[in-house]
Amino acid sequence: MISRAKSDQLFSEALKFIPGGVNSPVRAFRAVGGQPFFVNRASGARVWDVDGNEYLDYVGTWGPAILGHAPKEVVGAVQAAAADGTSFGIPNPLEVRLASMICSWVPSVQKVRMCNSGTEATMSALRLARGFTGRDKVIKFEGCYHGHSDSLLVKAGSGALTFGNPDSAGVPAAFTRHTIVLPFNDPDAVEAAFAANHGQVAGIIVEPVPGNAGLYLPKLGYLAFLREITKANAALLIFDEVMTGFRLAKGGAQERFGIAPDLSCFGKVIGGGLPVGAFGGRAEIMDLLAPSGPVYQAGTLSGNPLAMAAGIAALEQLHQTNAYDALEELGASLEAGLRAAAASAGVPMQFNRCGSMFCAYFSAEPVANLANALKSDRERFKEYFHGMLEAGIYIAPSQFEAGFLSTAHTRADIERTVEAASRVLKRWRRAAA
Ligand code: HOZ
Repeated sequence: MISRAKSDQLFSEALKFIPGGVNSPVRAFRAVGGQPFFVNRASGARVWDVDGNEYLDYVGTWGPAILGHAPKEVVGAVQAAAADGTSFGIPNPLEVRLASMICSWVPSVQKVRMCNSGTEATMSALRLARGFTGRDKVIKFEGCYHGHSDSLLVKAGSGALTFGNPDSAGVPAAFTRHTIVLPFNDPDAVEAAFAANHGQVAGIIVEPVPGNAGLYLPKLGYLAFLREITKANAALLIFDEVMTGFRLAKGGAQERFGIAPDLSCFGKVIGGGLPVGAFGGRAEIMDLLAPSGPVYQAGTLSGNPLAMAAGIAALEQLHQTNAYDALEELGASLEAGLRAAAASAGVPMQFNRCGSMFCAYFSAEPVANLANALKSDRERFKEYFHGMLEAGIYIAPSQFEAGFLSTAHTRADIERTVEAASRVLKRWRRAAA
Protein backbone atom coordinates (compact mmCIF):
# COMPACT_ATOMS: atom_id res chain seq x y z
CA MET A 1 0.00 0.00 0.00
CA ILE A 2 1.43 3.38 -1.02
CA SER A 3 1.86 5.91 1.84
CA ARG A 4 0.46 9.37 1.25
CA ALA A 5 0.87 10.70 4.78
CA LYS A 6 2.15 14.12 3.72
CA SER A 7 -0.61 14.53 1.14
CA ASP A 8 -3.20 13.58 3.75
CA GLN A 9 -1.77 16.13 6.15
CA LEU A 10 -1.84 18.85 3.47
CA PHE A 11 -5.41 17.97 2.57
CA SER A 12 -6.51 18.38 6.20
CA GLU A 13 -4.87 21.81 6.19
CA ALA A 14 -6.38 22.66 2.80
CA LEU A 15 -9.87 21.80 4.04
CA LYS A 16 -9.51 24.50 6.69
CA PHE A 17 -8.76 27.26 4.22
CA ILE A 18 -10.00 26.21 0.78
CA PRO A 19 -13.60 25.11 0.04
CA GLY A 20 -13.53 21.35 -0.38
CA GLY A 21 -9.74 21.56 -0.08
CA VAL A 22 -9.32 22.15 -3.82
CA ASN A 23 -9.30 25.10 -6.18
CA SER A 24 -11.29 23.27 -8.84
CA PRO A 25 -13.82 20.55 -7.97
CA VAL A 26 -12.55 17.97 -10.47
CA ARG A 27 -9.33 17.65 -8.48
CA ALA A 28 -11.11 16.18 -5.46
CA PHE A 29 -11.52 12.41 -5.36
CA ARG A 30 -15.15 12.56 -4.28
CA ALA A 31 -16.46 10.60 -7.25
CA VAL A 32 -14.02 7.76 -6.66
CA GLY A 33 -13.51 7.95 -2.90
CA GLY A 34 -10.32 8.75 -1.04
CA GLN A 35 -8.36 11.96 -0.96
CA PRO A 36 -6.35 13.78 -3.61
CA PHE A 37 -2.58 13.61 -3.53
CA PHE A 38 -0.51 16.79 -3.62
CA VAL A 39 2.06 17.18 -6.36
CA ASN A 40 5.23 19.22 -6.10
CA ARG A 41 7.06 18.12 -9.24
CA ALA A 42 6.22 17.04 -12.76
CA SER A 43 8.38 16.15 -15.71
CA GLY A 44 7.63 14.41 -19.02
CA ALA A 45 4.77 11.94 -18.57
CA ARG A 46 5.24 11.74 -14.80
CA VAL A 47 4.22 13.59 -11.65
CA TRP A 48 5.59 13.10 -8.11
CA ASP A 49 3.61 13.66 -4.96
CA VAL A 50 4.89 15.26 -1.76
CA ASP A 51 5.48 11.77 -0.29
CA GLY A 52 7.83 10.98 -3.16
CA ASN A 53 5.46 8.61 -5.01
CA GLU A 54 5.77 8.62 -8.79
CA TYR A 55 2.75 8.42 -11.11
CA LEU A 56 2.52 7.89 -14.84
CA ASP A 57 0.09 10.68 -15.70
CA TYR A 58 -2.80 10.49 -18.17
CA VAL A 59 -4.50 13.67 -16.94
CA GLY A 60 -1.80 15.99 -18.26
CA THR A 61 -3.06 18.94 -16.20
CA TRP A 62 -6.48 18.31 -17.85
CA GLY A 63 -5.16 18.67 -21.38
CA PRO A 64 -2.51 21.36 -21.68
CA ALA A 65 0.51 19.05 -21.21
CA ILE A 66 0.55 17.72 -24.77
CA LEU A 67 4.37 17.79 -24.77
CA GLY A 68 4.49 16.27 -21.29
CA HIS A 69 5.24 18.28 -18.17
CA ALA A 70 7.85 21.02 -18.10
CA PRO A 71 9.23 20.62 -21.64
CA LYS A 72 12.55 22.46 -21.68
CA GLU A 73 11.62 24.66 -24.65
CA VAL A 74 8.52 25.97 -22.87
CA VAL A 75 10.27 26.38 -19.51
CA GLY A 76 13.12 28.25 -21.22
CA ALA A 77 10.71 30.56 -23.06
CA VAL A 78 8.83 31.37 -19.84
CA GLN A 79 12.07 32.06 -17.94
CA ALA A 80 13.31 34.35 -20.69
CA ALA A 81 10.00 36.21 -20.86
CA ALA A 82 9.80 36.56 -17.05
CA ALA A 83 13.21 38.17 -16.96
CA ASP A 84 11.81 40.94 -19.16
CA GLY A 85 8.72 41.55 -17.03
CA THR A 86 5.76 39.40 -16.02
CA SER A 87 2.88 41.64 -17.12
CA PHE A 88 2.61 44.96 -18.92
CA GLY A 89 -1.07 45.69 -19.52
CA ILE A 90 0.25 47.28 -22.73
CA PRO A 91 0.42 45.49 -26.10
CA ASN A 92 3.46 43.22 -26.46
CA PRO A 93 4.98 41.59 -29.55
CA LEU A 94 4.37 38.03 -28.30
CA GLU A 95 0.59 38.53 -28.54
CA VAL A 96 0.93 39.29 -32.23
CA ARG A 97 3.14 36.28 -32.83
CA LEU A 98 0.79 33.81 -31.08
CA ALA A 99 -2.29 35.33 -32.76
CA SER A 100 -0.69 34.98 -36.18
CA MET A 101 0.29 31.36 -35.43
CA ILE A 102 -3.28 30.52 -34.38
CA CYS A 103 -4.71 32.15 -37.51
CA SER A 104 -2.32 30.26 -39.76
CA TRP A 105 -2.89 26.87 -38.08
CA VAL A 106 -6.68 27.26 -37.97
CA PRO A 107 -7.88 28.70 -41.28
CA SER A 108 -11.44 29.45 -40.06
CA VAL A 109 -9.88 31.92 -37.60
CA GLN A 110 -9.05 35.23 -39.27
CA LYS A 111 -8.79 37.19 -36.05
CA VAL A 112 -8.36 36.05 -32.47
CA ARG A 113 -8.72 37.65 -29.03
CA MET A 114 -6.68 36.30 -26.10
CA CYS A 115 -8.16 35.85 -22.66
CA ASN A 116 -7.21 33.86 -19.57
CA SER A 117 -9.25 30.65 -19.53
CA GLY A 118 -11.53 28.45 -21.58
CA THR A 119 -14.47 29.72 -19.55
CA GLU A 120 -13.73 33.29 -20.60
CA ALA A 121 -13.35 32.19 -24.21
CA THR A 122 -16.74 30.44 -24.46
CA MET A 123 -18.56 33.10 -22.44
CA SER A 124 -17.18 35.82 -24.69
CA ALA A 125 -17.80 33.90 -27.91
CA LEU A 126 -21.43 33.53 -26.92
CA ARG A 127 -21.79 37.24 -26.25
CA LEU A 128 -20.20 37.93 -29.61
CA ALA A 129 -22.55 35.52 -31.40
CA ARG A 130 -25.51 37.25 -29.77
CA GLY A 131 -24.14 40.68 -30.66
CA PHE A 132 -23.52 39.66 -34.26
CA THR A 133 -26.88 38.02 -34.90
CA GLY A 134 -29.02 40.23 -32.67
CA ARG A 135 -30.58 37.03 -31.28
CA ASP A 136 -30.63 35.65 -27.75
CA LYS A 137 -31.09 31.89 -27.88
CA VAL A 138 -28.22 29.44 -27.94
CA ILE A 139 -28.22 25.68 -28.44
CA LYS A 140 -25.87 23.52 -26.38
CA PHE A 141 -25.69 19.77 -25.87
CA GLU A 142 -26.19 17.57 -22.81
CA GLY A 143 -22.90 16.60 -21.22
CA CYS A 144 -20.91 19.27 -23.05
CA TYR A 145 -19.06 21.54 -20.65
CA HIS A 146 -18.16 25.03 -21.79
CA GLY A 147 -16.75 26.39 -18.56
CA HIS A 148 -18.62 27.75 -15.60
CA SER A 149 -20.33 30.89 -16.89
CA ASP A 150 -24.00 31.17 -15.92
CA SER A 151 -25.82 30.60 -19.17
CA LEU A 152 -23.73 27.54 -20.06
CA LEU A 153 -24.04 25.69 -16.75
CA VAL A 154 -27.06 23.75 -17.93
CA LYS A 155 -26.88 19.96 -18.21
CA ALA A 156 -23.13 20.56 -18.13
CA GLY A 157 -20.43 17.89 -18.06
CA SER A 158 -17.09 17.70 -16.22
CA GLY A 159 -17.19 18.47 -12.47
CA ALA A 160 -20.77 19.75 -12.73
CA LEU A 161 -21.87 16.30 -13.86
CA THR A 162 -19.42 14.38 -11.66
CA PHE A 163 -20.69 16.04 -8.51
CA GLY A 164 -24.35 15.99 -9.48
CA ASN A 165 -24.83 19.70 -10.19
CA PRO A 166 -25.21 19.80 -13.98
CA ASP A 167 -27.55 22.76 -13.40
CA SER A 168 -25.64 24.73 -10.78
CA ALA A 169 -27.20 26.40 -7.76
CA GLY A 170 -26.78 30.16 -7.87
CA VAL A 171 -27.70 30.54 -11.53
CA PRO A 172 -30.98 32.45 -11.84
CA ALA A 173 -33.46 30.66 -14.10
CA ALA A 174 -33.72 33.86 -16.13
CA PHE A 175 -30.03 33.56 -17.07
CA THR A 176 -30.53 30.17 -18.71
CA ARG A 177 -33.90 30.94 -20.26
CA HIS A 178 -32.23 31.40 -23.62
CA THR A 179 -30.17 28.20 -23.45
CA ILE A 180 -31.69 25.30 -25.38
CA VAL A 181 -30.20 21.95 -24.35
CA LEU A 182 -30.35 18.99 -26.73
CA PRO A 183 -28.93 15.46 -26.87
CA PHE A 184 -25.67 15.16 -28.81
CA ASN A 185 -25.59 13.18 -32.07
CA ASP A 186 -29.34 13.66 -32.66
CA PRO A 187 -30.01 15.72 -35.83
CA ASP A 188 -33.81 15.49 -35.42
CA ALA A 189 -33.60 17.27 -32.06
CA VAL A 190 -31.63 20.12 -33.63
CA GLU A 191 -34.07 20.44 -36.53
CA ALA A 192 -36.99 20.55 -34.13
CA ALA A 193 -35.28 23.22 -31.99
CA PHE A 194 -34.68 25.48 -34.99
CA ALA A 195 -38.26 24.99 -36.14
CA ALA A 196 -39.63 25.83 -32.69
CA ASN A 197 -37.38 28.89 -32.30
CA HIS A 198 -37.41 30.25 -35.82
CA GLY A 199 -35.24 33.37 -36.25
CA GLN A 200 -34.27 33.42 -32.56
CA VAL A 201 -31.19 31.17 -32.35
CA ALA A 202 -27.88 33.05 -32.30
CA GLY A 203 -25.85 29.89 -32.59
CA ILE A 204 -24.91 26.39 -31.61
CA ILE A 205 -22.00 25.90 -29.24
CA VAL A 206 -20.54 22.41 -29.27
CA GLU A 207 -17.46 20.47 -28.29
CA PRO A 208 -16.87 18.80 -31.68
CA VAL A 209 -15.57 15.78 -29.78
CA PRO A 210 -17.25 15.99 -26.38
CA GLY A 211 -14.65 15.31 -23.70
CA ASN A 212 -16.43 16.32 -20.53
CA ALA A 213 -18.69 13.32 -20.00
CA GLY A 214 -15.85 10.92 -20.70
CA LEU A 215 -15.31 11.02 -24.44
CA TYR A 216 -17.61 10.28 -27.34
CA LEU A 217 -17.29 10.98 -31.02
CA PRO A 218 -19.60 12.76 -33.44
CA LYS A 219 -21.43 10.31 -35.70
CA LEU A 220 -20.46 10.40 -39.36
CA GLY A 221 -21.87 13.58 -40.93
CA TYR A 222 -23.17 15.05 -37.65
CA LEU A 223 -20.78 18.02 -37.54
CA ALA A 224 -21.42 18.73 -41.23
CA PHE A 225 -25.14 18.68 -40.44
CA LEU A 226 -24.59 21.25 -37.66
CA ARG A 227 -22.64 23.39 -40.12
CA GLU A 228 -25.43 23.25 -42.69
CA ILE A 229 -28.34 23.87 -40.36
CA THR A 230 -26.67 26.86 -38.71
CA LYS A 231 -25.93 28.34 -42.12
CA ALA A 232 -29.47 27.73 -43.32
CA ASN A 233 -30.81 29.55 -40.23
CA ALA A 234 -28.30 32.43 -40.29
CA ALA A 235 -27.03 31.25 -36.91
CA LEU A 236 -23.38 30.83 -35.94
CA LEU A 237 -21.58 27.55 -35.37
CA ILE A 238 -19.24 27.85 -32.38
CA PHE A 239 -16.72 25.08 -31.83
CA ASP A 240 -15.49 24.80 -28.27
CA GLU A 241 -12.02 23.50 -29.01
CA VAL A 242 -10.64 24.23 -25.56
CA MET A 243 -9.73 20.55 -25.27
CA THR A 244 -9.42 19.53 -28.91
CA GLY A 245 -7.70 22.64 -30.31
CA PHE A 246 -4.07 22.07 -31.32
CA ARG A 247 -4.45 18.56 -29.86
CA LEU A 248 -6.41 16.48 -32.38
CA ALA A 249 -4.47 18.06 -35.26
CA LYS A 250 -2.61 21.30 -35.87
CA GLY A 251 -5.97 22.78 -36.80
CA GLY A 252 -7.84 20.91 -34.06
CA ALA A 253 -11.08 18.95 -34.48
CA GLN A 254 -12.18 21.28 -37.27
CA GLU A 255 -9.21 20.17 -39.37
CA ARG A 256 -9.71 16.51 -38.46
CA PHE A 257 -13.41 16.55 -39.43
CA GLY A 258 -13.14 19.11 -42.27
CA ILE A 259 -15.63 21.64 -40.85
CA ALA A 260 -15.15 25.43 -40.72
CA PRO A 261 -17.07 26.91 -37.76
CA ASP A 262 -17.83 30.63 -37.52
CA LEU A 263 -16.20 31.00 -34.12
CA SER A 264 -13.76 28.79 -32.21
CA CYS A 265 -12.76 28.77 -28.55
CA PHE A 266 -9.35 27.67 -27.35
CA GLY A 267 -7.41 27.18 -24.13
CA LYS A 268 -5.27 24.44 -22.59
CA VAL A 269 -2.65 23.57 -25.28
CA ILE A 270 -2.25 27.16 -26.52
CA GLY A 271 -1.10 28.22 -23.06
CA GLY A 272 1.71 25.66 -22.88
CA GLY A 273 0.63 25.04 -19.27
CA LEU A 274 0.01 28.67 -18.34
CA PRO A 275 -3.48 30.16 -17.91
CA VAL A 276 -4.68 31.12 -21.40
CA GLY A 277 -7.89 31.15 -23.39
CA ALA A 278 -8.67 32.57 -26.81
CA PHE A 279 -11.59 32.88 -29.17
CA GLY A 280 -11.51 33.71 -32.83
CA GLY A 281 -13.26 33.45 -36.15
CA ARG A 282 -14.29 35.37 -39.22
CA ALA A 283 -13.01 38.95 -39.22
CA GLU A 284 -16.46 40.44 -39.82
CA ILE A 285 -17.64 38.83 -36.57
CA MET A 286 -14.50 39.44 -34.51
CA ASP A 287 -14.43 43.10 -35.49
CA LEU A 288 -17.61 43.61 -33.48
CA LEU A 289 -15.47 43.32 -30.35
CA ALA A 290 -14.53 46.45 -28.43
CA PRO A 291 -12.71 48.69 -29.21
CA SER A 292 -13.62 48.14 -32.91
CA GLY A 293 -17.24 47.34 -32.16
CA PRO A 294 -19.97 47.34 -29.49
CA VAL A 295 -19.46 43.89 -27.90
CA TYR A 296 -17.45 44.41 -24.73
CA GLN A 297 -14.75 42.01 -23.58
CA ALA A 298 -11.55 42.74 -21.64
CA GLY A 299 -8.86 41.42 -19.27
CA THR A 300 -5.96 42.85 -17.24
CA LEU A 301 -3.77 39.80 -17.87
CA SER A 302 -5.05 38.93 -21.37
CA GLY A 303 -2.12 38.40 -23.74
CA ASN A 304 0.20 38.07 -20.75
CA PRO A 305 3.82 37.82 -22.00
CA LEU A 306 4.66 34.67 -20.00
CA ALA A 307 1.56 32.89 -21.23
CA MET A 308 2.16 34.00 -24.82
CA ALA A 309 5.79 32.88 -24.68
CA ALA A 310 4.75 29.48 -23.34
CA GLY A 311 2.07 29.07 -26.00
CA ILE A 312 4.39 30.04 -28.85
CA ALA A 313 7.09 27.63 -27.63
CA ALA A 314 4.54 24.82 -27.27
CA LEU A 315 3.11 25.31 -30.77
CA GLU A 316 6.58 25.57 -32.29
CA GLN A 317 7.57 22.32 -30.60
CA LEU A 318 4.42 20.56 -31.81
CA HIS A 319 5.16 21.72 -35.34
CA GLN A 320 8.85 20.86 -35.35
CA THR A 321 8.48 17.38 -33.87
CA ASN A 322 5.64 16.16 -36.08
CA ALA A 323 3.84 15.46 -32.82
CA TYR A 324 0.43 14.52 -34.20
CA ASP A 325 1.59 11.37 -35.97
CA ALA A 326 3.39 10.22 -32.84
CA LEU A 327 0.33 10.93 -30.68
CA GLU A 328 -1.92 9.01 -33.06
CA GLU A 329 0.38 5.99 -32.89
CA LEU A 330 0.51 6.06 -29.11
CA GLY A 331 -3.27 6.41 -28.94
CA ALA A 332 -3.78 3.48 -31.31
CA SER A 333 -1.50 1.22 -29.30
CA LEU A 334 -3.16 2.18 -26.00
CA GLU A 335 -6.54 1.48 -27.57
CA ALA A 336 -5.50 -1.90 -28.99
CA GLY A 337 -3.88 -2.92 -25.70
CA LEU A 338 -6.77 -1.93 -23.44
CA ARG A 339 -9.40 -3.44 -25.71
CA ALA A 340 -7.48 -6.71 -25.75
CA ALA A 341 -7.05 -6.60 -21.96
CA ALA A 342 -10.79 -6.10 -21.41
CA ALA A 343 -11.69 -8.83 -23.90
CA SER A 344 -9.32 -11.33 -22.34
CA ALA A 345 -10.64 -10.53 -18.84
CA GLY A 346 -14.22 -10.82 -20.12
CA VAL A 347 -15.08 -7.32 -18.84
CA PRO A 348 -17.50 -5.31 -21.02
CA MET A 349 -15.72 -2.07 -21.86
CA GLN A 350 -16.17 0.66 -24.47
CA PHE A 351 -12.93 2.37 -25.36
CA ASN A 352 -13.62 5.66 -27.13
CA ARG A 353 -10.67 7.50 -28.63
CA CYS A 354 -9.91 10.39 -30.93
CA GLY A 355 -6.18 10.92 -31.48
CA SER A 356 -4.59 11.50 -28.08
CA MET A 357 -7.89 11.81 -26.16
CA PHE A 358 -9.61 8.72 -24.81
CA CYS A 359 -12.04 7.28 -22.29
CA ALA A 360 -12.86 3.76 -21.09
CA TYR A 361 -16.48 3.15 -20.06
CA PHE A 362 -17.48 -0.06 -18.35
CA SER A 363 -20.52 -0.77 -20.45
CA ALA A 364 -21.64 -3.33 -23.00
CA GLU A 365 -23.33 -0.62 -25.11
CA PRO A 366 -21.60 1.90 -27.38
CA VAL A 367 -21.36 5.39 -25.86
CA ALA A 368 -22.29 8.23 -28.22
CA ASN A 369 -24.06 10.68 -25.93
CA LEU A 370 -24.63 11.56 -22.30
CA ALA A 371 -27.52 9.13 -21.83
CA ASN A 372 -25.26 6.26 -22.96
CA ALA A 373 -22.42 7.48 -20.73
CA LEU A 374 -24.70 7.57 -17.70
CA LYS A 375 -25.47 3.86 -18.19
CA SER A 376 -21.85 2.83 -17.70
CA ASP A 377 -20.86 1.09 -14.46
CA ARG A 378 -19.38 3.81 -12.27
CA GLU A 379 -18.75 1.50 -9.33
CA ARG A 380 -16.49 -0.48 -11.59
CA PHE A 381 -14.81 2.73 -12.71
CA LYS A 382 -13.98 3.55 -9.07
CA GLU A 383 -12.30 0.18 -8.63
CA TYR A 384 -10.44 0.66 -11.90
CA PHE A 385 -9.26 4.11 -10.87
CA HIS A 386 -7.91 2.90 -7.53
CA GLY A 387 -6.39 -0.24 -9.02
CA MET A 388 -4.50 1.85 -11.55
CA LEU A 389 -3.47 4.39 -8.91
CA GLU A 390 -2.03 1.65 -6.72
CA ALA A 391 -0.01 0.60 -9.78
CA GLY A 392 1.33 4.17 -10.03
CA ILE A 393 -0.87 5.17 -12.96
CA TYR A 394 -2.98 8.29 -12.66
CA ILE A 395 -6.17 8.69 -14.67
CA ALA A 396 -8.78 11.38 -14.02
CA PRO A 397 -10.70 10.73 -10.78
CA SER A 398 -14.05 10.69 -12.57
CA GLN A 399 -15.76 8.60 -15.23
CA PHE A 400 -16.81 11.86 -16.85
CA GLU A 401 -13.42 13.13 -17.93
CA ALA A 402 -11.20 12.36 -20.90
CA GLY A 403 -7.69 10.93 -20.70
CA PHE A 404 -4.82 12.68 -22.46
CA LEU A 405 -1.63 11.35 -24.01
CA SER A 406 1.47 13.43 -24.51
CA THR A 407 4.50 13.16 -26.72
CA ALA A 408 6.44 12.33 -23.55
CA HIS A 409 4.58 9.02 -23.16
CA THR A 410 6.54 6.09 -24.56
CA ARG A 411 5.72 2.66 -25.93
CA ALA A 412 7.03 1.23 -22.67
CA ASP A 413 4.61 3.46 -20.71
CA ILE A 414 1.72 2.16 -22.79
CA GLU A 415 2.80 -1.45 -22.23
CA ARG A 416 3.04 -0.87 -18.50
CA THR A 417 -0.43 0.73 -18.51
CA VAL A 418 -1.96 -2.15 -20.42
CA GLU A 419 -0.35 -4.70 -18.08
CA ALA A 420 -1.66 -2.86 -15.02
CA ALA A 421 -5.16 -2.59 -16.53
CA SER A 422 -5.09 -6.25 -17.41
CA ARG A 423 -4.25 -7.18 -13.80
CA VAL A 424 -7.04 -4.96 -12.42
CA LEU A 425 -9.64 -6.30 -14.85
CA LYS A 426 -8.67 -9.95 -14.30
CA ARG A 427 -8.87 -9.47 -10.55
CA TRP A 428 -12.54 -8.46 -10.93
CA ARG A 429 -13.19 -11.47 -13.06
CA ARG A 430 -11.75 -13.74 -10.40
CA ALA A 431 -13.72 -11.92 -7.67
CA ALA A 432 -16.93 -12.30 -9.69
CA ALA A 433 -16.32 -16.04 -10.37
N1 HOZ B 1 -12.07 21.53 -18.16
C1 HOZ B 1 -11.38 20.51 -17.46
C2 HOZ B 1 -11.75 19.17 -17.94
N2 HOZ B 1 -13.07 18.81 -17.76
C3 HOZ B 1 -11.53 20.56 -16.03
C4 HOZ B 1 -10.65 21.56 -15.44
C5 HOZ B 1 -11.26 21.99 -14.17
O1 HOZ B 1 -12.48 22.18 -14.12
O2 HOZ B 1 -10.49 22.14 -13.24
